[in-house]
Amino acid sequence: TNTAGTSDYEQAIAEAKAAIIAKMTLSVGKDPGYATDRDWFVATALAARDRVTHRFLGGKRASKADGKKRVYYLSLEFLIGRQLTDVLYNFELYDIFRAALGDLGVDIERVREAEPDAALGNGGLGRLAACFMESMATLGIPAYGYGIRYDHGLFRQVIKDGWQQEFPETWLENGTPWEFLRSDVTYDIRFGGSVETKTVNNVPRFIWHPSEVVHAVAYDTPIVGWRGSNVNPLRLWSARAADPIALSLFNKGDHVGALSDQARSAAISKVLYPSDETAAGQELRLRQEYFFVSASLQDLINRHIRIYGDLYSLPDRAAIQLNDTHPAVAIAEMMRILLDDHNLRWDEAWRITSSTFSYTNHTLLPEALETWPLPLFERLLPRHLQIIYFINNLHLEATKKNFPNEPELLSSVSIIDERDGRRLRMGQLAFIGSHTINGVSALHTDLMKETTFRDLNRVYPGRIQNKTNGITFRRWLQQSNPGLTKLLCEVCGEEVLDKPELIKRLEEHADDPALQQRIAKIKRANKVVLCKIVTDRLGFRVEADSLFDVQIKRQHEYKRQLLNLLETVALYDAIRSNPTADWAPRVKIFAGKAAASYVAAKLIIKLANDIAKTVNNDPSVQGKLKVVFLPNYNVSLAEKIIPAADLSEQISTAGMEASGTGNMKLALNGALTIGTLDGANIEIKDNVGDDNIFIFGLTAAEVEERKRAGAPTATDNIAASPMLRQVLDAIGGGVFSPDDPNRFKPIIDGLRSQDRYMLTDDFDSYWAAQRRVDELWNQPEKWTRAAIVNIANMAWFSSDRTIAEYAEQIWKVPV
Ligand code: DL6
Repeated sequence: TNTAGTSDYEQAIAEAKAAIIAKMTLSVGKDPGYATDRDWFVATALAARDRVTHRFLGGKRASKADGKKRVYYLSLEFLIGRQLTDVLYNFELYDIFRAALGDLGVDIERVREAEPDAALGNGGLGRLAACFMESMATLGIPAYGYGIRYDHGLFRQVIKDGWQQEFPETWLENGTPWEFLRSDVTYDIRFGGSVETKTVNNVPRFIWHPSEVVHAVAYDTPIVGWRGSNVNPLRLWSARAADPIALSLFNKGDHVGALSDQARSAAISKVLYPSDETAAGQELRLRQEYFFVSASLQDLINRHIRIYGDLYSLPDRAAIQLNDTHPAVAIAEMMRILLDDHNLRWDEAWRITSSTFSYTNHTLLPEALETWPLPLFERLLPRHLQIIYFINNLHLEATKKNFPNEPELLSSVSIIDERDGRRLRMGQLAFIGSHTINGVSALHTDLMKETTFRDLNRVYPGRIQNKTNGITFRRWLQQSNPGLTKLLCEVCGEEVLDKPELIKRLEEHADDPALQQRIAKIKRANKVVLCKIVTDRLGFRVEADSLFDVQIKRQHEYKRQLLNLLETVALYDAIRSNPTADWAPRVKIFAGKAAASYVAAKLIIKLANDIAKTVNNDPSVQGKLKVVFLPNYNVSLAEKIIPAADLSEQISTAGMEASGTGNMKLALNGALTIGTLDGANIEIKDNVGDDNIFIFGLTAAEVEERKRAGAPTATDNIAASPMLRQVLDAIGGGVFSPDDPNRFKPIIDGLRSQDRYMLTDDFDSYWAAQRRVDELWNQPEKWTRAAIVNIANMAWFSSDRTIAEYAEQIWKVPV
């Protein structure tokens, strides 16, 4: 209590209230009596942002003064989601602002919901970047995130008659209160043209004459670490035409033509991941990549020179992490800047470049490894292609010298792929130009060494490290599951919020019926919230006492949503034939978007919806089985589904999911995993123990072996499984699509012939694992015990651990 007789808490509420009202009046320009939820969101966000800004600027000043090494995280995606709760929670202002809004007659939940998701990413890779930004701020690592400020993030998914439709997402329609426009931080980004060679003092010099210049304008969003410890910028670039309008054309009456350059330039930051199906789409993607890389490097080099005077010390003061190959052209751009703009010698420039960069690989799927046709790359970036040729020549010469008897090695480690039209392999470039390359789970890293990067790993031994992914517990436990967090604080002590390893203490109470009941109650309350979402969005009810069986992720054939659907149909048949058996009542919950051009994945979404329609309208399975496809999966929906899940489906073909991070979020929230020995599932199993996870299916080695042997074939597998045969016949025969009986024939034909993702190999084992799930569900104490053991053993998956490992072992920055 202070001298005025009010407690500090009351005073803080009064100040927050005054700040919100001031913002509502002076910044939003509205009388609070007429304010909409969105107005309240903006006013609240601006009031919160003021607190952040002081810390933000203070932190920048301090790290500049300390001469600390900075981390630059280059990523084409940052899947941030909503920020209000993150900021308030990490600043420990959430309760105060909730009370302040409450006093003003406003429900903070409604204010929260008025914030659009910043969906500047597709899935795991982009969300990982967001978690890493938060963890870097939490650990006090001075870091910049660099990316693109897309006007339109990942599309909005609407399900119409069971089909996915895509609509533009409009998060910036009304601006965002979180960012600061830095129009003084603008760089020229050049494209096209030609390269002139001159000899100056007997030294060849290369002068690039670009044919096009676009401006990159910076927008900074502060990223707040836990307990407001530190605030780092996420700097996103927006594209502008160098000339806003061609005035001479305009004056001649060509009003549209006068704006065409502006449109062409602005297109670069218009949309996340434009379709790369067409030549035009591909070119735009490459333009996006170079655009943000060039702006980011110019920016960080400017900063370095401003503070340290020259570039020789760059590797001691800067670590640049390439998040996948999308920013890999940075290797060539850094060389260009050092050679052409700063006149460094090649060997000096290469030393600086290759000791500053490191690269994370996120996939080994051949079709996802980025390559560019040489003619396209040359047309857009002629000088960079020269530099890449030079890098490649030196690299191949050295390889030839070190492996004189293996000429075939050269084609596999070359940056240029000569096989299918000449293409640039960005993974090779990123590998050669980086001091460290990492995979994102133990299995994935082993596979990198054995498959895609096997030969490069021989040429540059010791460069590959593993850094198993992680998730920020602030968002994925503390904010999304306050009930569980409160219990953890009680049982494990408040310090658990800072030291996740203390969650382990929960395990001591795993057999305590009172604790089990409390955990079950928390889960049920979260499920009730999700039930309401289902009713609101889909118009039917699901029962909170059912087992919530959840598969939420991008729709991709390797993730095998289809395997889950096959099992759903088998279960549907089995319940109908034996209605009195001890089935665990289930709600199968699906959510996820398919790329707009991915026809097969979109057909699987339709199948999920058609199965849902049949099952949910069949009275004979009422109370035993429901199927739900929740549209428009995004971070905010994940925050609601994850705390409510009982079973987490992680069923990719072994060897194909690099890590997975949804698997970590779900287990941390007490869902048991049913999964293959793939990605980080293996490490989850190692942590929670074999008895607390349902593992099934072929291992990665077995998958490879079967592919090599070509046996058993899908035909063999189907012949050996009467249940699978029945399911395929039903789907292929139109049981779920009476309006178009052949609709799903392509899916079933694909399984019967090629079955690239080996669903028929794993089906029986998956079915058996699901029956083990039923059995455990029917023993609620044992189920809850297993859930407790899962929660208690997830501390290692905190992204603070992952980032600490990057910092110590790759970036060499203190934590
Ligand atoms: O590392 C983050 C995330 C992994 O958890 C997923 O397993 C993996 O599929 C995903 N990779 C990509 C690759 N995209 N590209 N290129 O999104 O990364």
